[in-house]
Amino acid sequence: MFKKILIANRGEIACRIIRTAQRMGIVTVAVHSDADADALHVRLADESVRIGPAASAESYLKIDAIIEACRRSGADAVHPGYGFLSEKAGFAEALAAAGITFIGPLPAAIAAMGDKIESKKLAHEAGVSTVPGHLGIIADAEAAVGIARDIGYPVMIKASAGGGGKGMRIARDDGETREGFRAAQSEARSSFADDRIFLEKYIEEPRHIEIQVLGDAHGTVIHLGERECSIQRRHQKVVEEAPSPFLDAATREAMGAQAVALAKAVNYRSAGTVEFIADRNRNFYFLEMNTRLQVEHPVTECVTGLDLVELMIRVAAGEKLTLRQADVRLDGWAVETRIYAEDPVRGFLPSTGRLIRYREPAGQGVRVDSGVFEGAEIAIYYDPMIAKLVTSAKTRDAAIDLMRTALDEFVIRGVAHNIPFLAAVLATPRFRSGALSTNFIAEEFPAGFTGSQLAEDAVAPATAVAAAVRRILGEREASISGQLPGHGAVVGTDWVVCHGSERHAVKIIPAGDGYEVTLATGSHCVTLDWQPGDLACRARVDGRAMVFQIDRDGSGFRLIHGGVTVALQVVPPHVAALLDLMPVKAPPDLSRFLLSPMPGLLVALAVTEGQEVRQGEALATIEAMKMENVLRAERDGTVAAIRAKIGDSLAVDATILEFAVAEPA
Ligand code: MV4
Repeated sequence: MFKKILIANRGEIACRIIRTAQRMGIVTVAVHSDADADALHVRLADESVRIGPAASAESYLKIDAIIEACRRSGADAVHPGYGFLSEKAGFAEALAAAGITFIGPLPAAIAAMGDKIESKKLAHEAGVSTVPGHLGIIADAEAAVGIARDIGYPVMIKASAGGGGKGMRIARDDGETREGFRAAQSEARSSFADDRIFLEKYIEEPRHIEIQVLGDAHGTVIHLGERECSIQRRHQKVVEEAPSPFLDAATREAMGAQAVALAKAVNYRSAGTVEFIADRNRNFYFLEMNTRLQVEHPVTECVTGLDLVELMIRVAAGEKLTLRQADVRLDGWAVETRIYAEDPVRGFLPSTGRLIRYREPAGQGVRVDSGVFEGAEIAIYYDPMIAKLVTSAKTRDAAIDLMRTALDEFVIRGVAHNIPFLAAVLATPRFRSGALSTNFIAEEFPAGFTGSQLAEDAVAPATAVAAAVRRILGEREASISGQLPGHGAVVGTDWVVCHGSERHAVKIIPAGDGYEVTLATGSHCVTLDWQPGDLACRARVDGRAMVFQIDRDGSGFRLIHGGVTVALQVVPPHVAALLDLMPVKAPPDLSRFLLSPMPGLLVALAVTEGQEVRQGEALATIEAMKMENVLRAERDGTVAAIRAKIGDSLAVDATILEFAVAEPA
């Protein structure tokens, strides 16, 4: 077994690998960029080595720097995690040349699966079901039209070197084929310096189902069942689960057998994933093989009880797999959500900043894989994923319920995050029913995500809990002031819950170990596990367990439940009467300014002073978290002044430009 493993990665996956290696008694070495000097993976590892500046291209992607770090630390093996160098055959080769073990497949297997045309040919030869299509080189757009007609519309045009949806087009007629071929080819040429294009039948409303495989260096390959990852947004997975609610035992077995056949055909020795798409009729087709540990591997670990990182390390060290296919049992259900630092109501723009509050949920069936801690900084340099939240239970319904509660408990302040969106996805009847497809998000949120309302059956509980919280605060204040002479300890029973201009009269009286709360719509029995200062409140309302986050906000509260934030004030009736007399302050009009929606670098300005712009026209480009974000005009107008210059490092809400005041018509 290895004595020392270097983890050529950062964030949650580096932490997750370090924990398993340490449990196995292996010394761990973290590598880090300047931006990560104080990161969690560096704190967890036994040793750490600086490998370069913040930019990935100068640190986590630098093969030489990582090999040098192995030399300096004396590591005998490297785990690459996912992303970065994990699927670069050249990295595996360079390590081998330096006498260091790559904890992953052989370079030839990585290379064979890195090319879509080659991997599809290999899969076909191995007896794997592939999408009907054409794998020859297509000379030009006219040749593409001929091939598309042979296949039958609709077709999909794909770049052999493609990935993440780049160089991919759907065509439903000859015109779209001509146009799509040219677009895909030029995109492939500029993105991958490889313009080989192939065509296949377009599978409508597909589901993304992938098989986890595991091979050793002695010719054994097994599979660990499937994961379904159909809930994606622009090729970014959002929710994954195992098993798939779509597969029956026969389809699972057929898919598993084909995945194993493909892995055997490339002499696969590590953990890997064979991706398929499935159509409505459970026909399934090979898409690609990922020759790395995947982000969503924990759902497989939860239903199999296995540690995939441990197995990867053991097979890389030459151990034989003792686990046989018949030993692999799938037990229960696991769901994973990816918590990203991005603002779902601002078009999922990445958000950066300090995690001023960060508390992970915990408990039976709840697993959190993260690489951050309270006080940590979410920087612009890397992927904006904060954590993976995984829940598992006996049934799919129970795992979903546990996920919704865990999301309610997850406290993140200081950066925008997608928990409101995740909660909304999990709350849809369609997700619950399991009728998934890769179009799920586009179909369920056709206007993007605009935020949610508190569920109808949570309105009365939220009101009752707010009243009970106010009552507890009142009791606390009364017990303090009661110790001063002349201050009696009196807490009222009548309150008004103010929500915007709504007023809800509430009567609250202690009853048993909680309160009886009477609203206009009925009485509720409320018990709380909450004290002043707690961020989350576990409540029982008429016997129903519910979690609310509670932020004090001046004299009021913000209650968070189901991904929805509700601002409330709970005041005595005479104060409510006074509130009604106060003029409402109008918020300042910021619509005349283009503000930076996130901290980032201003890399382009598409307009000049005095220019007239139309709604939707590009104004400026901000680079943050490796992504370029184009800011567009929300309506027609004239640029009056430009307040920033290219190269400026902008804070959130920094003014980029100012529009002229519209002249009265
Ligand atoms: C497809 C397809 C439908 N038909 N191929 C997307 C990423 C790339 N790996 C392959 N992809 C697709 N290929 C045919 N013939 C639909 C997709 C697809 C998709 C696949 C898996 C997960 C999410 C997806 C989202 C959009 C499209």
